[in-house]
Amino acid sequence: MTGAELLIELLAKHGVKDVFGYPGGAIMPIYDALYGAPVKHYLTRHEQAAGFSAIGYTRSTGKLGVCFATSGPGATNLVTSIADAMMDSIPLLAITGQVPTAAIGSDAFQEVDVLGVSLAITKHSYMVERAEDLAEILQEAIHVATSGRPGPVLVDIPKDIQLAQVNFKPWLAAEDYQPQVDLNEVAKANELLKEAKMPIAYVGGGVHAADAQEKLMAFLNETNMPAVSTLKALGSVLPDYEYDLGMLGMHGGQAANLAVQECDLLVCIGARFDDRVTGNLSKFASNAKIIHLDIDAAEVGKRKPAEASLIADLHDSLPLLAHPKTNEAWLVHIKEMMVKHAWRYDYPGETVFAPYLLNKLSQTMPSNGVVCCDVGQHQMWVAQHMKFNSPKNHLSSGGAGTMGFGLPAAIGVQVARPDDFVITVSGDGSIMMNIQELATIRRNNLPVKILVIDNQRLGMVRQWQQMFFEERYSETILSDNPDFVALAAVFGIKGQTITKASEVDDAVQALVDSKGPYILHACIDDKDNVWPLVPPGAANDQMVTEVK
Ligand SMILES: Cc1ncc(C[n+]2csc(CCOP(=O)(O)OP(=O)(O)O)c2C)c(N)n1
Repeated sequence: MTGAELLIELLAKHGVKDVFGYPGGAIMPIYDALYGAPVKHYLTRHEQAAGFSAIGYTRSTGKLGVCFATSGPGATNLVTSIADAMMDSIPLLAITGQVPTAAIGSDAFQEVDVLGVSLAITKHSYMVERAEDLAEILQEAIHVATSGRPGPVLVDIPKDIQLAQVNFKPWLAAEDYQPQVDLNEVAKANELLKEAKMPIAYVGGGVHAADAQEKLMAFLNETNMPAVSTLKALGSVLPDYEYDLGMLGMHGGQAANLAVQECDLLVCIGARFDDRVTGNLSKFASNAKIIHLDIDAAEVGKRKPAEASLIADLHDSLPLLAHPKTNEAWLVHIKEMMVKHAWRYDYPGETVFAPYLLNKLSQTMPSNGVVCCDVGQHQMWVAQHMKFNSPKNHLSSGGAGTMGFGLPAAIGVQVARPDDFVITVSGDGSIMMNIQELATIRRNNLPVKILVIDNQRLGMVRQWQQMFFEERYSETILSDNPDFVALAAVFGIKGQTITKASEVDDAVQALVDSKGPYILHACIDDKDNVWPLVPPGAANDQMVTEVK
């Protein structure tokens, strides 16, 4: 068999049923091997979108996401989605074609040193130099991407190696590196848990990565510990949990941020003290002792020192925590804050109020539906006003914050979960970043729903210009947007535009009821802002809730 055939066979043996990509000269043997193969290929209309679709596929299922691109511009187009996967610790296998071994270093047509380019944005990268190494490299790449703290791995395969005759070596089961919990640290943590009067669980994306939602809920249900979540963790704490405070951080809820500032113990579960979460780091949870649970030792003490650290898979560490009942007075106080700072949907204006719209969508769509976001104000409104029962159902570009993520990610989700309701919530700026993927939706008859929240602005940047740059609105006005519904119609996708609050309920119902792909274009006031906001450099209890 050829190297290209080996790749496809190995993917099939590993259970990979779907891949996303875009062909070109240096990857043609692999595309030839795909012809009639059991692995189904989805042609996106841009390599960046292939990467995001693979990310959507893996984030919404836990199955490995795979993307293909040719050498040179094909590979560099993948870079943004690989970086996105890196920032959010997503397992992704990126396969790139490379010019033939003999031409490497000669500035051959479409030659780019992809290995070099990728080093800072992958968990690991390989260039296959000898055909006999191909099988082992690919198996190792899959293992590295999916084990420990997951992440993207790139394998660059020169064209002659794709064409070379190779032997298929049987699957070598690589040894898993399993960090062991330090029992002294467990004892320290359990002492801290017993002493704490005002504890908070700070839940991060690690719970999703470890698939440890059940263990997390067991801990919370037994302790009643109030919980805050990062953007990536939303859905890990089940929506009916009594002491769920929702998202914390720059656009987190007021009760969540205040509770963290007041707490005396922060139990950090698979989170990394990201700057969007902490605000001014020195003032973040400054009265609290910290217990840090993470599989990646490099995260412990990176931004905040911990009094006790449990470095292991959450499946192993979470059950070792003691389960003292949380102090009643603290719970009463938490409940009072939740009531006092509850979200409000009684917007006085006649225009569409995005928080109301999203809350309505959340109530109307099936509870196991998946929401993929783009980046901006609309992304924060989704995080604030929608409920999720699994982190697999809320996909948002968290670490990298990449505009253009939503539509292709939704395509990947719909391929992986063909019977589920899948929607992308986008802004009028973000949707244009990968609008060509409407063609991929049509080509594959995917029933992906699209909600464009249109403020004719790059809203999140506009809000910062308003608040911190003296209303100098430099290059954020998008009053020349195309008619999004007409644009989608060109791709054979139906939809409607709404401009008034009174139209929201029916429009959301029509969107949810639609059988095929559908676009709802909701026009909102160009001055609507996301509140609360923790200004840069401020502590999380210094939230702003209006423009002064
Ligand atoms: C690829 C990329 N370029 C630039 C940015 C910076 N940025 C963050 S939010 C934003 C505005 C997004 O506008 P829109 O999609 O219309 O959403 P809105 O904030 O209006 O809801 C920009 C430009 C980014 N996050 N990603």
